[in-house]
Amino acid sequence: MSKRFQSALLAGACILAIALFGVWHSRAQAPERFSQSAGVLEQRPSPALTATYTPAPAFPSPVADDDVDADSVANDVDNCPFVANVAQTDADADNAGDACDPRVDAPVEAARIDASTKMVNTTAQAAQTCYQSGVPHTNGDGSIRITYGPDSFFPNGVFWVSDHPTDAAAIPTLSAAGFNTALTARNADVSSLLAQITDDSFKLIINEDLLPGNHFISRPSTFDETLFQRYKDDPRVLAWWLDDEPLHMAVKSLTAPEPSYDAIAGVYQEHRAQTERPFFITEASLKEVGPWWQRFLNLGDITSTYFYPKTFSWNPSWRKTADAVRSMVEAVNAEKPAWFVPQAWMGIDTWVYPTPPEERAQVYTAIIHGATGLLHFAWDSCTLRAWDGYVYGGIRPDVQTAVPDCPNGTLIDEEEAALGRELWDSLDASKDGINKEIEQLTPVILSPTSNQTYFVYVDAAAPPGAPVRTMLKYYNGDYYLLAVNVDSVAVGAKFVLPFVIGNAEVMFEERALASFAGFAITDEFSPFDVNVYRLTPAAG
Ligand SMILES: [Ca+2]
Ligand SMILES: [Ca+2]
Ligand SMILES: [Ca+2]
Repeated sequence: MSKRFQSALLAGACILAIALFGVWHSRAQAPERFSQSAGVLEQRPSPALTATYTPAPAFPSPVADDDVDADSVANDVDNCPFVANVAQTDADADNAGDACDPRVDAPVEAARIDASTKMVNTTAQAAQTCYQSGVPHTNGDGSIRITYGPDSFFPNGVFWVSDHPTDAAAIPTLSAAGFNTALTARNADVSSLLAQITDDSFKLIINEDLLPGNHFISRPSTFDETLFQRYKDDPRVLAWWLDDEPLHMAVKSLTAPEPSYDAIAGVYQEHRAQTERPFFITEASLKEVGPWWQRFLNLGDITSTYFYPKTFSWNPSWRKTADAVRSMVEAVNAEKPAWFVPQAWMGIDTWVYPTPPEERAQVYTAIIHGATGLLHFAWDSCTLRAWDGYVYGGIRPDVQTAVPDCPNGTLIDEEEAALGRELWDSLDASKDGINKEIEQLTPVILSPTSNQTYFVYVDAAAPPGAPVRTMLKYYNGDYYLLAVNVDSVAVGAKFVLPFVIGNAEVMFEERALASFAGFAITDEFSPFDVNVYRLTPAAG
């Protein structure tokens, strides 16, 4: 504990020493909370300021060589991609060349990989390599873990359960749907929410909302010391949430961010040694802001950020979501648990609910780029509906046009409410939703990323850059390739693995993967498609 505290202090001191302050302003009239989505923040450093955002070199760069073994046969059609074999002989015709085939059988009619179509190597951007030396996460008590173990915990929760009468069964409802975490609403009666927890696998994050009013930084800290002392060691409490977007709001108010930073840092340092539970804030995705953004993301034991793609910046693609998560993980050098806030709400104008496939893509995009926890925004409560006038509907199984007995709560129409219910159902583990997948994949996600080289190819006609993002994990004898199409355009992909594939299974789908042979699998990705492959190496 003290070591962690000292380390945090040291890191804070180092950052303080180098941090420089600029003046930022917004040039858009967009509602405050979401303005970063349109990239409207503009940095205006004075001439003396030279600090720019320079992400820590946390991740090894994936090899993007198109012919890694230099035998003049491109990786995607090489029957031994990692062994030079110009002749390409393959006695048993299983697409693993003789020079590297661990098992030479009688000639078989292997599923042939079509080598006639030239594909584009996108490995450099597509293969995510963070966490090769361990995945920072927590156990159920919030203590930091690097290595997956029986007590490892992947928080999959929602924002803002309250003590409003309509939330009287919120936690049993969430738990039955496969969620395991909830962040309390501002000023909610924590004791009544804790009383709803009957299963010790469900955890509460307590919202201290240090800078109230969302967010007037000139106000003094309102950290609830009584609340903290009462529950600081409660096993049902996972973490303490100190604030929402303190930097974002400081920037928007054209005020120096120091007061909010110092207020939060002061509370953190004062209480850090009193509990094993971690402290954290959620900050907007603002890497353009530079060093201050890095400082805020490093403020606490966990980092967390959000990015809402289906607001006015919807293009549509999940690439910005990928960038938001990756930038967060880089900002903390992949050394802290990194939680992401997926969009699960609708609001004004074009701010609409993600569709179920988009939601699944959003969740996997976040995980592939380094998220080690998910806090969906948000549970459909009176707190949400009466909050700010921009967010209208969240998720719950019974989203209604109006929350009963909710003064000033905004209304949605029945069609919109149905979309909220549909989105909930797509997450509901009891309906084979995304939460069930996350629960099953938790040991995989929290196991180290493979440090072996592999390649990601896409159709030459695919959108430029890397439309398919991947992460290769190794757990319990199998490899797991998580892959997501971050665009709204269908794309074919080929993955060249570092081993001869003995068996390939598409998880969570009722289909066999016919096209795998030798080192490669090919598959089609519909818009925002997610494919999770369990790959068993061929026995030697
Ligand atoms: Ca080659
Ligand atoms: Ca070769
Ligand atoms: Ca062979």
